[in-house]
Amino acid sequence: MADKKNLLLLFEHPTEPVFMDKGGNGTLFDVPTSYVTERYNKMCKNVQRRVSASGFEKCVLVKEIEIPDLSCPMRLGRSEQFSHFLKSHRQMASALIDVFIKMPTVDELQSVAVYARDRVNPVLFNYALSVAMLHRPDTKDLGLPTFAEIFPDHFIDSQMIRNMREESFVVEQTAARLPVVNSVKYTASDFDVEHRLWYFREDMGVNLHHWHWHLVYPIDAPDRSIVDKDRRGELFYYMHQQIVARYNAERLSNHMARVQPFNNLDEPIAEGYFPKMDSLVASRAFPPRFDNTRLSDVDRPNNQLRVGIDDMKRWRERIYEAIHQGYVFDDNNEKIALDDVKGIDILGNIIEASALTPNSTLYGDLHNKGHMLIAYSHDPINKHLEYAGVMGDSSTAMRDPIFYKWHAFIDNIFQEHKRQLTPYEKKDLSFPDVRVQSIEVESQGKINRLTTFWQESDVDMSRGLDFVPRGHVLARFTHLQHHPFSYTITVENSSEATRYGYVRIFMAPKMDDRNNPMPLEEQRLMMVEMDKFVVTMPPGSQTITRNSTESSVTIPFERTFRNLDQLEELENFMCGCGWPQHMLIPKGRAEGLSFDLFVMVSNYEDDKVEQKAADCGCSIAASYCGLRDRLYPDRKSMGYPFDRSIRRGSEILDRFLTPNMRAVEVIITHESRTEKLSELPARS
Ligand code: CUO
Repeated sequence: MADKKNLLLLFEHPTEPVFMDKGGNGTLFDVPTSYVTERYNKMCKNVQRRVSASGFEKCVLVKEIEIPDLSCPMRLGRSEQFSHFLKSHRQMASALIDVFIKMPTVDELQSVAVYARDRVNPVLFNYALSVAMLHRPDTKDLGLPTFAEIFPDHFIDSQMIRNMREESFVVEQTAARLPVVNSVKYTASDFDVEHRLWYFREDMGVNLHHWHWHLVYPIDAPDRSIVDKDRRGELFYYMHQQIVARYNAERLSNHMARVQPFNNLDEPIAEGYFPKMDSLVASRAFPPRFDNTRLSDVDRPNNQLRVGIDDMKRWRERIYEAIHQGYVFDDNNEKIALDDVKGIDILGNIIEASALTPNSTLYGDLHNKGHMLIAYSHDPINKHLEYAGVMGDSSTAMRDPIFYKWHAFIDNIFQEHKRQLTPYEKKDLSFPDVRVQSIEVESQGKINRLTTFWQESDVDMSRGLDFVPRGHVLARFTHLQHHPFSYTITVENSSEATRYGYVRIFMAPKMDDRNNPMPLEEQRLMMVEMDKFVVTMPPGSQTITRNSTESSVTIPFERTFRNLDQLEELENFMCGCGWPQHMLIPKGRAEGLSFDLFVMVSNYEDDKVEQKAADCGCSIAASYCGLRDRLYPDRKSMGYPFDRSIRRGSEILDRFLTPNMRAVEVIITHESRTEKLSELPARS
């Protein structure tokens, strides 16, 4: 029987033929001759003999089976650009996912994947095999390589790829190879004000999180259960709302106003973006967008994409109308109420729009098509045969300043629904007998003061570099980092019984961009979730401590900047979804930037969700990513207690607090120094 871990090797060196050696130590797939593409059919065995002469560790026998029809996924050319925001591409991916999912055994999955690998588009292959492996009971425990390791071209400057190729080709001894530096600030000069946010938009971990989230929550799939995950639409809203909130905190840190929603689709997009990346699969540059580009109707028959600005406006108006009326119409013209509990989830599916939308004719495909209208704004009718810009791909979209304007526009629609709901009253927020007596954070011996700085980390990108000699080659990134910190929360339970609390921690800037105190109605939209966890509270007073590295929002640093040698130890794919730990807190300012840290202890008996037992130890980063195969672990609306308008009389945070809440001022200071994690000098 096939060792399922060999499937992971099929992700590596995505554009090389499948019979070339894989894995750090050299593994060969013994491919049936009928599986080899025509070009290499006669020479495949010779090539393998040549490769094996330099020593290889193992040979994986691939069983010859009758291959199902792959004509649908093969319609996308090998060197075209795949986008899951495009319906036609999703249909092709769905067909391939279906084939992979239906293979009865790992042996047969391996066979069909080996056959498909050299025939379908490499990014489509990666997407479909990842989704299938994530959802097959016999493969879902495997830790897949991250997308950045396999497609480094989606994450780094093309000059850097060229330098890594040279390093691999010229320096034979892996140990003698030096890290290749991803220069900071390479996409624009200081003339571009937006470029102050380079470290957020172009961060590898941030982009990987976004790619991973969309993989865990596909828009479309052959089997509805793959799409229909618990509160999927609501999580689409919440995860993206949090991205915009986090981005706004970073903007404030850089003396910039909050992001303006892209409300007027007729207006030019002031911000251009020049990615300076080449797609290795397409062998083309990711196209730039010039400053002040206007959207135009897109008509690209090759992508089966036709969408007009008018369509977008019509869908938006219909969605607003539904929000104000309090219901939507499904395909059968039946009303579905947009109530307090399910309304946001239904709207999430409508606005995104996922396959769960109740009525795609009436409400359209607003968010996905918006991505593509922007992504093709440089060549809307395919006149120049250009591919989509970075907005067309979930692994690159967050690099572009328009992403945040687009998602601020999308979020405004969700917020309009939230504004229709009755604000939480004190009784909805209180936890009788429980009082938070004090909170503080401690880092490096300092109380309520946090520090950010720059750090350099290395990532091995060798498995994504094709047609070069094997062996590690490191990319060196500069990224934001902070000193770890811990919360200390003192809680009093004045009842006679043990109580269970759900501790909810948020943080938001204290002042707005004009340095005025923020009304809570504004500040609530900037509240960034930091952590959420359960505590047991026996009668009396007790002190709870919690480390920043335990956050329910983040995945550990090592999952972003990890060593490939640890790959085997990373068991679970879903665990890859999560906000990167190094971006947990926003960058401070040299003189310090003031935040409100908010802690609430709610009654866990009201919040808990009855779950089936976990089948894996993967429970990290549930706040933005949910739990695999289980329900979202909180009965309250996502973002509670800040997801609705603020009740009358509590216009500032202090007046909002009930005894089971507390807030404290925390100052974040940024030190403009770069910490080096490795002694290894960089390639000059
Ligand atoms: Cu994640 Cu617009 O959905 O990018």
